[in-house]
Amino acid sequence: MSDRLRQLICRDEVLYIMEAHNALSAKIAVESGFEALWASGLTISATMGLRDRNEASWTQVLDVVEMITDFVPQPVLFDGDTGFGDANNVSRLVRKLCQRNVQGVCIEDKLFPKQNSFLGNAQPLLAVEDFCEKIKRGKDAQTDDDFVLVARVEALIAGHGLGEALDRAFRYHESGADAILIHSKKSDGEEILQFLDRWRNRCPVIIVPTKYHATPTKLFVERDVAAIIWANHSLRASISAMRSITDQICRGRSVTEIETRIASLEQLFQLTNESSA
Ligand code: SPV
Ligand code: MG
Repeated sequence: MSDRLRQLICRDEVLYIMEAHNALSAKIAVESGFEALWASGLTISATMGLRDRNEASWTQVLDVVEMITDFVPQPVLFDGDTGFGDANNVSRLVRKLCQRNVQGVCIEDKLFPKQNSFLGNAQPLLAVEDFCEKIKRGKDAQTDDDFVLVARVEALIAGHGLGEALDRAFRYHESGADAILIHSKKSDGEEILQFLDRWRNRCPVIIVPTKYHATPTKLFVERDVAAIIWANHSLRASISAMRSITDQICRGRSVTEIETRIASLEQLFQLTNESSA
């Protein structure tokens, strides 16, 4: 029996969450020891050959997530982008997620259709009141008492600074968000550390150290961060591995050389429970 997402995020010990973009990557992450999964908008879209800007419909993404929750018992935090529309859409999304056994959603305070936070282009933010309404409607819609709604603050990404990020986080927390995700595209982690120092653990905070990966994890743990998401590393690892192997097979016109470098068929069968009835 796995712990519920709410318990994992609210416990004293930090929770490490790995990205999953399909059922297989979820199983591999779980076998590595991850207790929870991030259903990443970026990586799920990428596996469809689509950009991270709501080109995949929300029901297409939900179908992928359902394959994950059917396959592994560990809880999934769903990347709900901006909620795929207005507060009404967030309400419907949360109801559907609860029906499909997804234990949490993260919604971000940008405009629909969103664009990936690392693209370096303008990232307009939604008015605070409108985002608070999304949070309230999302919380009202949950049919699982433990469902976790994470409010993602994009003020630092949009270049508005720490004051705006903290103001927004306060308002989102007041509106009923269970946790705050504070995001940054800077490589030194400094603004995240400052945010954590000033936030003083008013409610759980989740971070995504993709760009500031060189900042020691210990600095975030010391500041009582609730969860750390490694948001795209499983897909990026598979891209490198696939490219290296397919390049070599194409050049050598043979698979003999690479046979020992790739997963065996037995390993594949084990992952899909082939030997079960
Ligand atoms: C995702 O994984 O889709 C995220 C994280 O939202 S980021 O790509 O950093 O925006
Ligand atoms: Mg995303």
